[in-house]
Amino acid sequence: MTANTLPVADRGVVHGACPHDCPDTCAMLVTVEHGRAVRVQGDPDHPFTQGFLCTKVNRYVDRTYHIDRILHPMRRLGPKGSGRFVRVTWDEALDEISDRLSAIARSADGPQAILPYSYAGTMGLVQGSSIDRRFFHSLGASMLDRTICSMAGTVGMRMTLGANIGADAEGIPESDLVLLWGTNTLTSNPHLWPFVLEARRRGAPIIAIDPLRTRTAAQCDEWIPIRPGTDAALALGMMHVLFQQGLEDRDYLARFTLGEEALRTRAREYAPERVAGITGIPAAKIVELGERYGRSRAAFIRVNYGLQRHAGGGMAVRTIACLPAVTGHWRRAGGGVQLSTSANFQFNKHALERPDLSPPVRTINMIRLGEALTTPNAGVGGPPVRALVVYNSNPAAVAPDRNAVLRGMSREDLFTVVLEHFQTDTADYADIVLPATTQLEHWDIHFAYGHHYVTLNQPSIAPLGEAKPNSEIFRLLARRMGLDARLFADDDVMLVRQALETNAEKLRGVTFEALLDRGWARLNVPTPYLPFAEGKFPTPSGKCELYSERMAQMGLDPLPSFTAPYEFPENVPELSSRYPLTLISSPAHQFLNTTFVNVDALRRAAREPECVLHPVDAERRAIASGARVVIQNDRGAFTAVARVEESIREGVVWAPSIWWGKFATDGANANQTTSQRETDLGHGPVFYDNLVEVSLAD
Ligand SMILES: Nc1nc2c(c(=O)[nH]1)N[C@H]1C(S)=C(S)[C@@H](COP(=O)(O)OP(=O)(O)OC[C@H]3O[C@@H](n4cnc5c(=O)[nH]c(N)nc54)[C@H](O)[C@@H]3O)O[C@H]1N2
Ligand SMILES: Nc1nc2c(c(=O)[nH]1)N[C@H]1C(S)=C(S)[C@@H](COP(=O)(O)OP(=O)(O)OC[C@H]3O[C@@H](n4cnc5c(=O)[nH]c(N)nc54)[C@H](O)[C@@H]3O)O[C@H]1N2
Ligand code: SF4
Ligand SMILES: [Mo]
Repeated sequence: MTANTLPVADRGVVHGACPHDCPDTCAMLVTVEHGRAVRVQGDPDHPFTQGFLCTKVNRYVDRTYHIDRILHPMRRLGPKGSGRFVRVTWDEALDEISDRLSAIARSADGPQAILPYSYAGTMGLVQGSSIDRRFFHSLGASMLDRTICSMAGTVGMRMTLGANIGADAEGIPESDLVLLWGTNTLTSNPHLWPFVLEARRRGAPIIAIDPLRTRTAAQCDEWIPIRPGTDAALALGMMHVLFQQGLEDRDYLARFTLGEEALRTRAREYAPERVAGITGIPAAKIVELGERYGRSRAAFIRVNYGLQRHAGGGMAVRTIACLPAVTGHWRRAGGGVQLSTSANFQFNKHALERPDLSPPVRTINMIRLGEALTTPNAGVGGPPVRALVVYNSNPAAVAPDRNAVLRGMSREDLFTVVLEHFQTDTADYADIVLPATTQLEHWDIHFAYGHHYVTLNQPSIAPLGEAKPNSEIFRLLARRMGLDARLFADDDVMLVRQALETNAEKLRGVTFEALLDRGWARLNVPTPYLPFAEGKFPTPSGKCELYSERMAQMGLDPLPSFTAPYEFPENVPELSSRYPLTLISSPAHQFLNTTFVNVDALRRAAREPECVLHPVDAERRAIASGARVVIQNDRGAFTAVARVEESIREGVVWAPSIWWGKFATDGANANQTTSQRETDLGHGPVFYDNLVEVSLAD
């Protein structure tokens, strides 16, 4: 059994897909010479990729052949966290893992003491959610709730629109107003930008709503510096203006929405003066924004996931998602809201993952890993977590409340396996590290969350060293552990085909052969796709649910409302007297979460861990640009170099992320200060709902 059933070419150009957790899911062309990848570039024929890759993935070849690539299995020598390992053979590594996991499964604690931990190091279905899932389901391991990024907003969308789908970015050129709302487009969604520029060329103003004047906001026509976590109030303030001035689309509201009257009543409570007090945006500006939105024909609102990393993140996304139904902008190309397009990709996940194989087991929320590893019943009942198998993720750096996570990962009685490309912070805590292939070395199939194309990734080079695809590693482990062989017989190409075996209308015509030929294929939807032009919301009522009965049943406010952050200064006077600043630790331009931090050229461009402060906040603390500062709260602390700039709201500080502990002088990163609390919907993280104090390091 091999992972690759078609040969890898010695030279030529191979169609691939960028594997990273990014809405753009670029179609990549990989140039191979003498069996070695020499260049990656964006596919010029792909309507969204448009021939370019980002600053990070342009370095994908450097990353693949990086001198630090893990090329063979290793067993830990020193204490956990020390990063000292010795080479072992695949047989030794697999035997040890199989023995340890089998012993735990047979013990009184049972298989639920085993916890898989994975996220989106690759977004590919084959290497991210296929054989691995079959393996853990067959074992009866604990389930992992993969909430770390998008669940608050996803559930907010489901409650309102029925699914996490939205307006088509390819309609943006026809838009007459673009709101980049809590998203740093040039950094985290760069292929949207050409569409935005085309809209601007045709006359549409571009407005950024963000506490930071990001590199994106700096390029916009206007920057509205909102207080973190208050977006729902702003959206309600806009609705107040819309209804008051008669700018709503009565026909759309009557035919395609549920709860118009209740929403009108609710919006009345959010007069601009009140909203100004909450959001820190002047009342006149709120009125102006509401009017501009209401007077435009097809405003495009791009929200992304940064916005929902606060206590009320789900409600914030839901509230914003109501706006285009109030104005009827869904009717026209370029109008509507987009958080994601992912729910359009109705692959046959059941066939890939086989959830039916799992007995009833507990589920552990990935953002509570610290708690799960340090409390006897993992915080949710059942046995302690005794084994952790990590792949496609770097929890020792990305999970909130890093001190708790590292305390848990340091447990000598915890057996940890890490499948990785590099010796990450997480790999330092492994008992066994296994070498995984990169995207150039394996097959995969990709959905997207920022556009409507399926992308196939064909391997362009043979695996480096002794690296193996995740899928193959789990096949080998399954065989070692005596799991049902029939479940693990499918090779990677068969898995790609299985993903496409579905009657889903939107995947009609998207075949393996078509993908093989061109590398990508558009879903069976028009260009641009107007999902709600005629209503047809996939909610229980078939309408856009301004009023949500399901939320009422969950004990939540059924109407859009403002939910204050946990650490909203005026609600927590004692805490905010000690920690008056809100820390946003959103992505650095050069990194992708923690991926690429170890690529020298990119890390040099990011310089070092930094903390951006407003001049007023800096002056109060006698902090000058270049000073070394400590950012701290009761959860923990990290150091950074101060950068004093007007490009941020007063009261907010920014630490571009996510650094590896081992590349920081103090071994710490921003997640030392973040909490394991959950959002209102979807049990998501609240990374940016985080009060800190910044002081000079001595
Ligand atoms: N270069 C790069 N690209 C990436 C990533 C990366 O790490 N690096 N990560 C990828 C991943 S996993 C994801 S999920 C996406 C995330 O992409 P985005 O959703 O764009 O995420 P963030 O950069 O976290 O946040 C975007 C902006 O939201 C702002 N923000 C924070 N809180 C609030 C708020 O309460 N209200 C408003 N209005 N704005 C707020 C932040 O200041 C930030 O500028 O990007 C993907 N793309
Ligand atoms: N403070 C703060 N924390 C955050 C965020 C933030 O904005 N601020 N953002 C959050 C968000 S949005 C997200 S999505 C998470 C991201 O968290 P993660 O999904 O953990 O993302 P990465 O840090 O990129 O780590 C992915 C790892 O997977 C590995 N990998 C890639 N491909 C493969 C493969 O094929 N096989 C194997 N075995 N490994 C592979 C990479 O080498 C990398 O080390 O972080 C969250 N944490
Ligand atoms: S990280 Fe995003 S922008 Fe960069 S190549 Fe990948 S999909 Fe494209
Ligand atoms: Mo994410």
